[in-house]
Amino acid sequence: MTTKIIHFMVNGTLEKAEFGVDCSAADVKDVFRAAAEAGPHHILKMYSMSGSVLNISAQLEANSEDSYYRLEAVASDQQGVRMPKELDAMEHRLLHLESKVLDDVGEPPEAVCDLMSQVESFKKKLESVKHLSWVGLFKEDGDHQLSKRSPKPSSSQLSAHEQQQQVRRKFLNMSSLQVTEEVREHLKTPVFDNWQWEEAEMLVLLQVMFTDLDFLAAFHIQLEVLQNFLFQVFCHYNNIPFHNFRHCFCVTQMMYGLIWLTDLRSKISRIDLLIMLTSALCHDLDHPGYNNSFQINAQTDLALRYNDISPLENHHCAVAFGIMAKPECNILKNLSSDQYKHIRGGMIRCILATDMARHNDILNKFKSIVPVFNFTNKEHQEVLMKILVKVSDISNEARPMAVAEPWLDCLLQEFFNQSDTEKLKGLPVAPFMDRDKVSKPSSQTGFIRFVLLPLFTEVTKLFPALEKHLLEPVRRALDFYSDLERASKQEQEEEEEKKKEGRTAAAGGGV
Ligand code: 0WF
Ligand code: ZN
Repeated sequence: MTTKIIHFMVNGTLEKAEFGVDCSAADVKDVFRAAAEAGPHHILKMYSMSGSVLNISAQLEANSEDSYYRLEAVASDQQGVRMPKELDAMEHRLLHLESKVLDDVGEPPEAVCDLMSQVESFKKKLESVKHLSWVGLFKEDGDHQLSKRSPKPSSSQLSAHEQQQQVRRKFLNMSSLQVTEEVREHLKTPVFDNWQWEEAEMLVLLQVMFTDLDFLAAFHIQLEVLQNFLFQVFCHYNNIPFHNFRHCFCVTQMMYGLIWLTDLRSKISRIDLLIMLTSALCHDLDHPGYNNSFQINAQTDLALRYNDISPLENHHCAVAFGIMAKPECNILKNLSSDQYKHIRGGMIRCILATDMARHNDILNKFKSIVPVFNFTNKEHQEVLMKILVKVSDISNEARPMAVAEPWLDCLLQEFFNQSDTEKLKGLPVAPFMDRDKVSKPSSQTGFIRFVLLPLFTEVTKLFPALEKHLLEPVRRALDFYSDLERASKQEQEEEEEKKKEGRTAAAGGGV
């Protein structure tokens, strides 16, 4: 047999397609894309009779008219993704603008350089993301490994590298003296708005956190080494929707806020504060945007390397110590070997504790010690450190709504990217990541009720001052999302009722 026939239902019509045995995956996809009249913003999904998602490839099995597949073109949720044409036009206009400015002024202003590098890095991103291949820019063997870590970037990597160097230059040029007392104080509170700060500024603010906690003097950290370290941390976060450098900044800033709000400096040693702040900073290093379940189910290199045991968190931690392996970035290099061992052990514990699979174990342990908590007890201290890093990690909802809500959009975007890939690969999909099943209110009400409130309630027992900074805002967020959930349920019920009434009227009219 030299051809195979696929029967499929698309837009309510039963169609069939015939493929030669030697056709490529791209041919198959093209045929189905045309049949579904799919635009560039659509993702194709093929389902079997039993509802399983099928991989649209040359290996798609032939079927009969009675066992036809179902083809759907789903609108992608990739906000901000532009079409190559638009991207090209934008790039063209910028080049034109650049050459005009060059003629008039002699050198392009910084704003134009920034725009150029943003367009270039966005293009790179499109080239590197396989599941956005339908945009038409994906390069199978493209050099999409981030240039960040390669010592000699090739010319096509240069712009990403250049972009980072621009951040580095800005960071170093901005003296910490420029940070006003007002900002320094604001930085100590959960109402701090991360969205107002660009990357270089966030690096300056991280430097302020280290200096204002007196870490430089206490641990003999040279300013230049701290700056190199912070810059490398920045470089080792990926450009993904949620688990990016901005998330790292927010978690570290929340940890910093908690240290001040709980007056932790008077309760635990400075070396343990350094462990918590540095763990927060490093806790998601090189996150690929796909969670542990994905790593394990897809049998990725990380899952293989770490035997399915918290592959991501083990990796984040290994990357952190990899950065510090370079003397010029090693903020711990002037410590004694005992101090180094203590910090390494502490950071490993705190970073591994951010794996949500360990959440209940850690919270239950904490609950059991809260009534008898003793700040001089080593075991109690260690659990508290893990808990505070965990709180910092998942506490977006304790922030003002205007700060928290965009984070939820970013997280859902990352979840949807993962579930789309899982569907394409035929891997299990968690319902809370499925764009067809979740809404913002449904995601948050459960998470706040069953994860945030129990955690924050325990922490507040130990630190009553946190009631107004953590518990109260999170209760308000729960009310907000519960109201939205109720309203949307009511709307759905009313729609159903209307449909029912319509059907009854139609049936009555027919008699
Ligand atoms: C979208 C929701 C969620 N909401 C958050 O505010 C938040 C902060 N961090 N995270 C969050 N997840 C996660 C990022 C990686 C680990 C933690 N998720 C949680 C999920 C949908 O729904 C639930 C609900 C209850 C229990 C477990 C998951
Ligand atoms: Zn995180």
